[in-house]
Amino acid sequence: MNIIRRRGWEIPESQLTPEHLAFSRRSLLIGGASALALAPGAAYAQRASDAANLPDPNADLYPAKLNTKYPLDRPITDEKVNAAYNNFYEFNSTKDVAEQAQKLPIRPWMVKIDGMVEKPFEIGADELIRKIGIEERTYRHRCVEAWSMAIAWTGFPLSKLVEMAKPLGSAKYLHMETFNNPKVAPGLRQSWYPWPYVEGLTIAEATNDLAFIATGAYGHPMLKQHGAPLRLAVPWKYGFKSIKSIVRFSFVDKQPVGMWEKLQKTEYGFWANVNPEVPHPRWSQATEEIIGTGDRKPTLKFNGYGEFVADLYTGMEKERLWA
Ligand SMILES: Nc1nc2c(c(=O)[nH]1)N[C@H]1C(S)=C(S)[C@@H](COP(=O)(O)O)O[C@H]1N2
Ligand SMILES: [Mo]
Repeated sequence: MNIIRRRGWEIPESQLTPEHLAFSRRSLLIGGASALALAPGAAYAQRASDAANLPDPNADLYPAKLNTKYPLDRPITDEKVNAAYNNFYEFNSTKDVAEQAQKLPIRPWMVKIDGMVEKPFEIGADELIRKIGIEERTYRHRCVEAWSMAIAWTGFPLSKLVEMAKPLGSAKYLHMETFNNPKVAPGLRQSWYPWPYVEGLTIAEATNDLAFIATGAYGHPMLKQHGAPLRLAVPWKYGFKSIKSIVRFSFVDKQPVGMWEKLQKTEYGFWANVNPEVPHPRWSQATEEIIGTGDRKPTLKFNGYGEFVADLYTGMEKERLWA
C-alpha cells in the first residue's frame, strides 16, 4: 500500500486555521508580549521549530470533574511509575520510551474524520477537545502481557466524537490510526512491523459509554509517552486495543485488522476482551502483575467491566472474543 498521507505537522497553512486561531487567541491572553510581537506569518515560520513546545490552549480545563460512575477496586498507580513504564512501539519496543517520546510534536495536531460519514472533515485536536469538553475517569488497564495499572484519565467519551462525525447507516466499524513519521519515532523505521499502528472497534463498542478518548492523565494534559494528544482507553479489552496518538478516525463497513493482528493473528485478534480463563498461546491470563507494587491479583473477566459491556457480546459465543 503506497498511499501518500499528510501527517499532522505537514498540513498546509490554510487547513490549520482553526487550530492556529485557537492557539494565538490564547497566547494573546496568556503569552503576552512575544505573541503580540510576532506577525501571523512569523508565527507560522517559527512553528516548525517550536512545534513540540507550543503551550496547550486547553490547559485551563484541567483538572476536570471526576465522573464517579467507574470506581476502582485498587489504588491508582503512582504517576511516576506509570510515566516510566510504557508500550509505544513507534519509539522502541522496551518499556523505557518516555524520553524518546518527548520528540513527538503534538501541536498543532490535525485529526482526520473520514470514510462512511455524512461529510469528511479535519479538526485540530485542541479545537476538538475544547468543543467536546472533558471529564476525569479512573480506569484499570490490563496489558495482554499480564501486567496492569490503574490510571486517572481525563478526556471525553468516544461516543461524542462518533456523534460529531455523523456516520452513515452503512458504517459498521471505527478504524483508528496512529501518526507515522519515522523522523520523530525511530521504531517506525523497523520495517518488520506493519505500520502505521491501527486498531478498530464496532460502532456499538465505540459508542458504549466506557470507550474513552483520553487527552490527559493525573489531572493535567497527557504526557507524550501515554499517547498525547488523543489516545483511546477501552479498559475491558487488552491494552493493545487502546491506540495512542491518533491522527485518523475512519468509519468503515469491514472489520479492521489491527497492527498486532496483522503481525501475529494467532495471538492477537479483533475482539481482545480480557478473560482470565482464556490463556494467551504463550502464557496464562489468570493473574496480573500490578506494576509498581510487586503484587499479583487475579484478572477479572472484561477486566471487571462486565456490567457495562457484557451485553455487547450476547449471541456472539462463536466469535473469538477473548484474544
Ligand atoms: N500507537 C500505539 N498505541 C499503543 C501501543 C503502541 O505501541 N503504539 N501499545 C499498546 C499497548 S500494548 C499498551 S499495554 C498500551 C500502553 O499504554 P501506556 O504506555 O500508557 O500504559 O498502549 C497501547 N497503545
Ligand atoms: Mo499491552
